[in-house]
Amino acid sequence: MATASQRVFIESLPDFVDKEVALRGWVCRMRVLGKTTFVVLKDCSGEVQCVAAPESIKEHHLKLEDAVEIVGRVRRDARAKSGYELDILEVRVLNRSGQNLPFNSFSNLDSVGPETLIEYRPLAVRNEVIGNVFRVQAALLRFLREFLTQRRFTEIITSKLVASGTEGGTNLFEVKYFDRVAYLAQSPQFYKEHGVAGFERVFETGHVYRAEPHATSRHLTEYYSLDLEVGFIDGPEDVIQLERELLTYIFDRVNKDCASLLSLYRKQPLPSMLEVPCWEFEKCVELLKERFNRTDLTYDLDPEAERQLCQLAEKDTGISAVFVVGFPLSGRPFYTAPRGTTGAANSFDLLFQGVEITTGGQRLHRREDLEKALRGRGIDPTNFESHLRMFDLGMPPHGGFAIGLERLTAQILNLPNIRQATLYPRDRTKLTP
Ligand code: AMO
Repeated sequence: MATASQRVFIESLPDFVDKEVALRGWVCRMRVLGKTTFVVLKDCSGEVQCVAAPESIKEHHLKLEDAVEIVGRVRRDARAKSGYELDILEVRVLNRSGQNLPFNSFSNLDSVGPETLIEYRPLAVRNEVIGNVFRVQAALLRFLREFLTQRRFTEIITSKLVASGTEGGTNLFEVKYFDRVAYLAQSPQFYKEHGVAGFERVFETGHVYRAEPHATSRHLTEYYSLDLEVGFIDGPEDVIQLERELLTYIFDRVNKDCASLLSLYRKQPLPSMLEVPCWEFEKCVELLKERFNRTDLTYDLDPEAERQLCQLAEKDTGISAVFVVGFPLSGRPFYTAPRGTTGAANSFDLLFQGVEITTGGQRLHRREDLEKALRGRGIDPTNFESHLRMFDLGMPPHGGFAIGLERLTAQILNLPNIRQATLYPRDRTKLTP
């Protein structure tokens, strides 16, 4: 009978050679070969093979995905992948897995349908390949925070229950809020602009909500928005340069820290974004006409045009990415600053590997300009008084952008559908799990 041993992580077994330890984890593979049973155990730090005589553990009826504690003695073994094995002294089943699971998390899941992988999310992410999507996603978030904190940005947390939309359009979710109607925030746009008046540089990461009626491979009704806003800028080019530097930092850190996770999904490391070009919208429309015979685009780009522009940029620079600046002002939200007097907006999109991952730009920072823009859209500015008031507080010229985290993750890992980069995707039909 083993003495009560302290639980250690599998990764630290080299420190316990010839000692008795307790491991906790899931049974991920099992083989019974004549006189020996092999049980491969996995915890959050790694995997190790544990061995026992079949009779000594038969009574436990171990099976794949069971959560167990195994007490045993650590042995160096040159034949083992990790260099170590555990001789089993005692097994304790912490919880048995179900009898009819639709897949085994330690097998190749290529043939398991995407819906099943979502219905059984924890089992799917126990799989190394699928789990890595969300490990990379967490790393993106970590490195974003790291960079922005170094650049004097203050992280803010703002309300997702709001009285009005910020982005225009009709895709607002209504919430019954006692005796009136509230909405779920489409973006922290107003609050991050207020943040500039208080802190000069702010960022926020959090869920935002869009009542997108169409199921597409790039739209969710709830997505995680990486927002920032910066004061005292000269124009959108300052913000574009900031995004080049931010993404280059994040990609470089991911290349270094997550090299093995990344290699399962892409052949090349993530590129430096410092040389990503910035093209005027007008020029893009001409290029698309000239090179792809696209005569149907005037006010905006469509997904096909985004792919085509990335192709052209890749030919020029070797990187499948391009900033497009100067979209028609009429198609952009009321807070957008104009680009000169030609009807263009000082706002931009970043297209990355064929998909828009960012929108940003310079904002109007004077109350009278905002009021004029609202009136121009047939909106009474008094409806926005609680927002407009902040522009009387010495609001500096400012701008910012928002990156959709799931889209960024999907593009980095070459995933064809945004749902594969979302733990619990929400769309028109999906509210569980
Ligand atoms: P926009 O509405 O373009 O801009 O959104 C910014 C980025 O968010 C992501 N995104 C989405 N991701 C998943 N599902 C959706 N339904 C969805 N909609 C948008 C995209 C997009 O590029 N306030 C501005 C940002 C700013 O100007 O700072 C805004 O929200 O990656």
